[in-house]
Amino acid sequence: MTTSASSVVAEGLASVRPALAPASVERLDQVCARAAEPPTVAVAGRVSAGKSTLVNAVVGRRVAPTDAGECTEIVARFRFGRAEHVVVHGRDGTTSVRRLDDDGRIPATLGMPVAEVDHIEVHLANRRLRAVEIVDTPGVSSASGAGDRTERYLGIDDVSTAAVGRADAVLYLLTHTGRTDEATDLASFGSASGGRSDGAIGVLGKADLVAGGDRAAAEDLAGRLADRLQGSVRTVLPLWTLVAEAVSCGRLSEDDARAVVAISAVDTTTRELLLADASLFVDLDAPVDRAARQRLQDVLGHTGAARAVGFAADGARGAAQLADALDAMSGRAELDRALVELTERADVLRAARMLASADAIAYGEPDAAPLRDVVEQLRVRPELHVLDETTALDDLRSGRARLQPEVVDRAVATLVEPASVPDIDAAIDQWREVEVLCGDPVGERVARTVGRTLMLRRRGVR
Ligand SMILES: Nc1nc2c(ncn2[C@@H]2O[C@H](COP(=O)(O)OP(=O)(O)OP(=O)(O)O)[C@@H](O)[C@H]2O)c(=O)[nH]1
Ligand SMILES: [Mg+2]
Repeated sequence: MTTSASSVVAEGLASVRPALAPASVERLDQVCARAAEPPTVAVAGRVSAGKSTLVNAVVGRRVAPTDAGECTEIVARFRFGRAEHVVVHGRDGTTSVRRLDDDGRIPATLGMPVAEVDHIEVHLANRRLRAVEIVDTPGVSSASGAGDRTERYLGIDDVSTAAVGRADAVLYLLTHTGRTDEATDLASFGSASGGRSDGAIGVLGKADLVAGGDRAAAEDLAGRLADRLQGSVRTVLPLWTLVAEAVSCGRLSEDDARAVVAISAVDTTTRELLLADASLFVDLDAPVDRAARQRLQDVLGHTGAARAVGFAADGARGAAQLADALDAMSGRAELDRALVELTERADVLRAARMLASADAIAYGEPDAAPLRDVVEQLRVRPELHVLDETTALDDLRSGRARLQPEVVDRAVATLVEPASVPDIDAAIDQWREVEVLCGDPVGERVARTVGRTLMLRRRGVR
């Protein structure tokens, strides 16, 4: 396992404790308090965007309730714990422990009125949660007002709450309607995630509803949303959320697979009618059990069920083969990769915040000179260099770095894929030259960062 950036910073800061006065030590310990915990990624978005469905897909278990109506009313933090249980945190500071229900879901009642609950912690024995804590949130600006909790949690309206509970990164679920208020929300989340676009990714959920499930159309829309939200999110990924949940939670049974194959084998006219429309899919007279058709549609959505039938027509057989084909189509693997990357970034962002807080102590307390030295040494650690890289990428992509277009392209390519540079030594010399000659402070910083990326690459740490 690689050492996390925040633990490197925590260790470095701890080493200077003996040299500091008790007041500074106390403040420093507060800064380091959360370093050992995995980074937190909050799933946010408008009501019914599919947030809880996405959380289930990520956790691989249908633990968060989902519903067509407004559903999630409480901020739920999913954390690793061998003994599974739910801790209910009241707004008055009290806590109580509940069991998951018999289906392994969050229980319907929490032992106190929802209005009195601040948030819940759901402990699950799920390996993925060792590396990241996932937070399900009520829809922002919901009719019931539950979204206020999200805003509080993410620190949009209350900075002090933000300091305690806010997420290190945000996964923002966008809808195909491309609502303009989503951009406004994101601007607020941007400040919740340290004001950096690398702390947030957008997911275009319910991609099955974009142009009848047309992949190219969803990718195109995701690309346009990413352009519009540049500066707020790193990227926007299309996702068939419901299908992703069905597959990662193992919901597709052999009975379902048999029903899919049976539908693929009915006469062409009947099949086309079944696939044309969600109500026909269930209601039409056809030689496949109606309850089985209804279940398919519940589990996969109409377009997902229709796609499954298409895969069966192409020869897929059995639940495992169908699930593989659906999984590849859903965009789940891309989301997984992005989430791993986001988690790493989140850790580095947290480390950067810790350093900034330590800086404030170092320059605010008269006795804290040793801390200053440690902070400076930590800033140049390779684990934290990725932070300079993302700043440089932002500067390059936004045009803030005034460099020749060809130099910008080369810088971006090097930062994104340092391994693509054939002659590292020659490239390091070139970037040194750019740094000296470009005459633009932002450009200089970018050139220095690219050069350092290559030096770390040469040492095998990048
Ligand atoms: N067609 C389709 N429906 C989806 C998809 N993802 C979720 N849904 C449905 O959308 C509805 C809302 O899903 P939830 O996951 O409860 O949404 P949410 O964002 O958590 O909603 P709130 O908690 O109420 O804010 C449910 O009926 C889901 O089955 C999807 O990818 N495609
Ligand atoms: Mg929900």
